[in-house]
Amino acid sequence: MIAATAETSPADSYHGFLGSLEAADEYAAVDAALGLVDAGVPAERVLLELVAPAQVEIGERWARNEWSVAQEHAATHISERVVAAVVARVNPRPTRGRVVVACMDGEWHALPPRLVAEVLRLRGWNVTFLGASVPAADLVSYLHRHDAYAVGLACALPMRLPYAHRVIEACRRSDVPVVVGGRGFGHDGRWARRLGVAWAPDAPSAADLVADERALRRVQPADLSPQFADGEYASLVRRRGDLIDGALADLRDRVPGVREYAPAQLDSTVSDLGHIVDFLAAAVYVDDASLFAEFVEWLVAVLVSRGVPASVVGLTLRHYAGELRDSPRAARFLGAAGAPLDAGARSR
Ligand code: B12
Repeated sequence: MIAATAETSPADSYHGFLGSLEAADEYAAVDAALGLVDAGVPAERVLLELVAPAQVEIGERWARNEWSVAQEHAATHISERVVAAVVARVNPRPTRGRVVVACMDGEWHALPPRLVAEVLRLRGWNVTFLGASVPAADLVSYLHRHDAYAVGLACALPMRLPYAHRVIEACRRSDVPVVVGGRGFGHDGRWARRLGVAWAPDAPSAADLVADERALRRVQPADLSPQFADGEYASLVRRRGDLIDGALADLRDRVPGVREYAPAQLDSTVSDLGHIVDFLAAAVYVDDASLFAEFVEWLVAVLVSRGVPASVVGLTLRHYAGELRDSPRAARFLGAAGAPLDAGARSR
């Protein structure tokens, strides 16, 4: 094997690779990645130092409204081709037990756990990758039928945490150790700790954890009881539809132009109003105001880059807070996340 040199590091190929994704040139992207593998760069590094950071950059460009959804989809498709080509070039054969890697129901970010799955494969595990949105019952019966040694569960969006918790518990009942990951658990894994489940920040740590059976099976108890006792989460879920309808009516009354929205604008407004309720419910579930505050900060940046003023988000947060006066935790989280927006509006 040829030793990798400074010129053949993923960092040097990164800008060219990103350019290939931008130009939707899948041949150039695959060639760049295979060139590194052929020059002796370990496949794992090509996946994690070339493909992964490019995907993060794609996300930033979409969030800043510089790239359309179509450009993101094209680039992600090419990244998937690159991952497949790199692993096929190395063609690892399993020498260790079976690890199943899956996205939970409603989770469509399959590429991040795919990277984890391929790193496990490169390290000798017999990996079955189930891909996006796997229903909990199907996942559990699959684990049973295929005698899984461990399961990796991915969650990219914090709003899916309550559901993640149910899936984690279902896997545990079948006595299969669970390791979770993805940005949905927080950059430091704090919401995985709340749910009492083993978490890995990245693919190499996930592989180390899976290889350490004692660490994998060590289960911390979940730290969730107070927020269940008051039923706030359940009440938010029950009222979701009415809350969204009320917030849309409020926007129609108070924001000029919303009545004239085209169907597509209305769809994305309803989807944003729903995300606000879902992130709020997840924050209540794990009892952490920062989950909701981080989401609101992100939502404001995304909307402002698309010409929607931050004050509109402020209006909706106040509307929800009024409707949720009887839910102290939710009202507190709404107030804390809305305060910087109100302060911003006052200073203008
Ligand atoms: C591609 C993409 C999509 C594609 C996914 C296609 C696919 N095949 O994966 C599609 C179009 C489906 C999509 C949809 C959406 N997306 Co999207 N998406 C992305 C994007 C650009 C890249 C994902 C990726 O490949 N990341 C690369 C890897 C390397 O990410 P990573 O998390 O760092 O992974 C490492 C670790 O987290 C860990 N890890 C990850 N998974 C796992 C699993 C296990 C078991 C373990 C142990 C470890 C582990 O190891 C990895 C490697 O070291 C991200 C941007 C981003 N920063 O990730 C947005 C992003 C995640 N999406 C976002 C959003 C908002 C959405 C939508 C809600 C958009 C919408 N309005 O519809 C929907 C939600 C869909 C759903 N319900 O799941 C936001 C989330 C923001 C937030 N506040 O939470 C992001 C961050 C974009 C942004 N910058 O704003 N998306």
